[in-house]
Amino acid sequence: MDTRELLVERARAVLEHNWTGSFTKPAPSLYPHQWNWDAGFIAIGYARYAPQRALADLAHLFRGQWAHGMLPQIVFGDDPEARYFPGPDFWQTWRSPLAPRQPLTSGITMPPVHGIALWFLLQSAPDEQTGLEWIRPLFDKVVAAHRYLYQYRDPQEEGLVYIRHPWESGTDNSPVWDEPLRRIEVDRDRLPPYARQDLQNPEAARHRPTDDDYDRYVWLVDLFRRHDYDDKAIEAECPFLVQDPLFNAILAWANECLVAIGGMLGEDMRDLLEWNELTIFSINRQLWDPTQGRYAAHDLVADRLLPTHSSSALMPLIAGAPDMDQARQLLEWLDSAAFSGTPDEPAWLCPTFDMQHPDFDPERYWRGPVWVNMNWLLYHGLQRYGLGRHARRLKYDTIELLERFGFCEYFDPRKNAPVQKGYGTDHFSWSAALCIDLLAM
Ligand code: 9WN
Repeated sequence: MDTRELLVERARAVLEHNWTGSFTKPAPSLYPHQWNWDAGFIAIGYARYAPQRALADLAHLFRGQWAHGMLPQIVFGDDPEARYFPGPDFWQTWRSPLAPRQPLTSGITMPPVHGIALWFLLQSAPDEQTGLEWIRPLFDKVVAAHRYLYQYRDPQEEGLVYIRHPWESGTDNSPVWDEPLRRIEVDRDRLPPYARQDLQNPEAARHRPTDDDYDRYVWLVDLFRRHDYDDKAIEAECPFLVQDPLFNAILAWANECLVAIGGMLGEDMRDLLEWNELTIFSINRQLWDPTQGRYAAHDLVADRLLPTHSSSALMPLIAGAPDMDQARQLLEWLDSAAFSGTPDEPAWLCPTFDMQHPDFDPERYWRGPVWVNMNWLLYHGLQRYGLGRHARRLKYDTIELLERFGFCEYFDPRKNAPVQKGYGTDHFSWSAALCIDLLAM
């Protein structure tokens, strides 16, 4: 068996270990329930060798879908030993008539990668007919999740969806969120009491968000539950409403995948086509920062572009949003010291945050480290623009990181870091799943 085959074997073993019998956990103990975008990335890995497992996993996730279409960030399993904060008792989603009674879920959503996952499942089928049969039961549910986003998260009807919590971005602790989060003044005496469960590992305090960040995360959840998860009431009061280029680019790519699938299924795709046209238009009109030559997040509360940019600012490439000139500017930024390092400070592609920025932190999650899902997305964005050389470098850096350091959650982007290793949890499912997919390409 050669080293690549061995890596695939090890990756499959990670997924097997994290499979509970009804869903795949993102990691054995840090994340003991089912997560929304994780399930999409995991399905893309399973599609390569166990499509029925992918379908079962996604079916479990969609059992948590709310009546108005929202696909929750977490679908809780029923293992009494599973320790995670915030759990169902903290979310109290039973306050909303729209939330399922079983399984219990959190009360926010995440980037809608599932249309993309359906597309990859279809591609992996032995023939189109079989593939369409596999994904047909999920198709309407994924469309309903997009409909929710356009109906409830796009107040200006401009095709751009907002997030109302950093956990909805998936890139939770990104420095981009610092500015809108500062708007929240936490009065500790009025904050519901809580105990973090994510600091068990001795290094976690250095790698995970700070307690101040958690106070703000909890403050937002408290606001949502006080409003019984009513979207409009929350929107009227929430100090954190942000249109993220990553979330909207994923939405657009997923729209495109759904339109293609819907065409094969003979479905009427006019709504999705219209939404998507508007989304692509607005990504360029609203989220392009011409002074910087890249995309930015738009703060809906302050009505301005946020001044800090993460690698999410490159992601509209996955949706084909930038024109050739915009794509050239994004590529220049990717090639610069911000992401590609310097001869003295070489970098693994792709840091999640600008290495030259004072807020860059090579060890703290989403403030600099390399994440496999972001590399996988960017790989596809670069391929879409015919940037094969860059895409290949991204792919080989990802594989080398996984070979050297294992299926960690995230990796130090500095090639000459004093201690070379991965961070966060190990046995991380999407690192394994997307490795399987990258090696199969
Ligand atoms: C909160 C599960 C999730 C990922 C997120 C990642 C991390 C959770 C946490 O783990 O977030 O959702 O507790 O930190 O940031 O992207 O989906 O893997």
